Amino acid sequence: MKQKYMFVRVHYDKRVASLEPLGLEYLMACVKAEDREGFIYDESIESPIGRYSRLLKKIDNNGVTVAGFSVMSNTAWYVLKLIKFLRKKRPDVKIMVGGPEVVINHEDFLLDEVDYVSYDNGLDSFRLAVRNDMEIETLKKCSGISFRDENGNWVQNLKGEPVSDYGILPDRSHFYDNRDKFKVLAKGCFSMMKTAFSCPQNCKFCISRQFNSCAYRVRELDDVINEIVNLDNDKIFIIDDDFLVNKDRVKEFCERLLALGCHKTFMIFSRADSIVNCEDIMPLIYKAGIRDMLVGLEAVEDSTLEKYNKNSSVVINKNAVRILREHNMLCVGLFVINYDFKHKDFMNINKFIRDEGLIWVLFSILIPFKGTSVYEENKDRLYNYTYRRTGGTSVLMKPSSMPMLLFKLEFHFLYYVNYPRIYWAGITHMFNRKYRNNQ
Ligand code: B12
Ligand code: SF4
Repeated sequence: MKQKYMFVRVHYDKRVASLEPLGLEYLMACVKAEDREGFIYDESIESPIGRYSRLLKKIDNNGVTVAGFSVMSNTAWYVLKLIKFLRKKRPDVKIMVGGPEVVINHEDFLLDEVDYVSYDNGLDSFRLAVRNDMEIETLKKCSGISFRDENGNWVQNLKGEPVSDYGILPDRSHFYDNRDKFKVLAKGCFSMMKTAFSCPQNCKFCISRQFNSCAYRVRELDDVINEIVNLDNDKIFIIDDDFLVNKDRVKEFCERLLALGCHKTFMIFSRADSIVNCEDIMPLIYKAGIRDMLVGLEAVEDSTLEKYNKNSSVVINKNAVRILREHNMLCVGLFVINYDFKHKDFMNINKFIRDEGLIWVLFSILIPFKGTSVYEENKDRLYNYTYRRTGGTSVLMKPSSMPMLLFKLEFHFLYYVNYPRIYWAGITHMFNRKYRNNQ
């Protein structure tokens, strides 16, 4: 029987950014390429009222036979609730889970109400499974998938080799149909793109680097440039963990875009040391439209950066911020609040932001994600660790140097002090005025 697919992205906190579900758009591209039917149900852009009944309606109205859920650590609690409900109400619908949390900890999802668990590198085995409508004989040959055999016992297939491309482009019709619903705070509507997998660094708290079996791989520039040129949006968020890793690749990327007369605006993630390493090509980077960099500054003291194995320093961070300022590029500073912070550490972050003139900033209380060495090292210190509390705003270990309440207040204080500036930047359209590539 030809299966009909529904891929679900559950609701999340969209105050900072509402972005297209790129992972699910890749899955949809596979489904269409295999001549099967499916659609994305993006709860995040629907009304919060009647979520459970809407899910059932979508399934019934579209004859869905396989419902696939994308799971992040902080949304897993809700996805698990939703699939329990679905299993009870529609026992015949097969349930599949995938996404970042599943890729890292797939064993946690071998549950009664789940039929398929997907955690492979790349999409080849997913495509094979779709092509053969999830038949057990095919699933036995699919890497990175767990499923139940004829006797109902879980079979866990190993992940396949790391990949350097998905071999298919995302199907962006969901984005194009709903583009007015996707926006980044004070910046506008961005499309997302992936040009690389994993990260060559080894920060202790990081999940992203563990994707693709920790193997850093890049896509061919020809494919990347083609995707950019054909993308119907002039603002693009390249979600690679550090787009500036390889200076020669960045140079070629910029030169080729310029040669094609492509004038889009790019937001990227970059490490501070990569920015410093690329200082001499910053004018080229600017010209090509990369105007906005999210930089994991993390801390304002070397001792904390060392603890994270960040392989960087405060001097490098300051240099990176200066370089971006001197080249009229936006630096979004990402900071991590550590559990050994004292009052002065919170104040030092504020001082750093003021001294460096940063407008856009993001703060996250350190999340000891299951699957990282920070989690392993602090297992006995964890405090009320549940999926729901892994969104970056909850205290997950007892602060060692100040009372919990004060610690939380200091964290919220950072937002109260710094966010009015960002909202003001939005009201005055600062991003488009100052950073958009208008060439
Ligand atoms: C874009 C993004 C966001 C966006 C959109 C989030 C959203 N809910 O959609 C914004 C900016 C809003 C955001 C916010 C946050 N994010 Co975020 N985000 C990312 C980022 C940079 C890219 C994700 C992406 O699109 N990847 C590309 C696509 C192609 O990959 P993918 O989505 O993983 O999908 C692939 C597979 O997983 C699989 N797949 C996915 N879903 C499904 C479903 C099925 C059925 C199947 C079969 C397969 C499958 O197929 C795809 C192709 O292989 C990642 C980092 C990264 N390197 O991935 C972090 C990341 C996903 N975010 C993360 C976190 C923690 C957060 C925050 C809590 C912030 C924080 N403090 O770090 C918030 C929470 C938001 C929320 N409540 O959901 C973590 C998740 C860790 C985890 N264990 O789950 C990541 C990995 C970054 C990190 N900190 O390490 N994020
Ligand atoms: S540089 Fe960023 S993506 Fe790479 S390992 Fe460190 S935190 Fe993770």
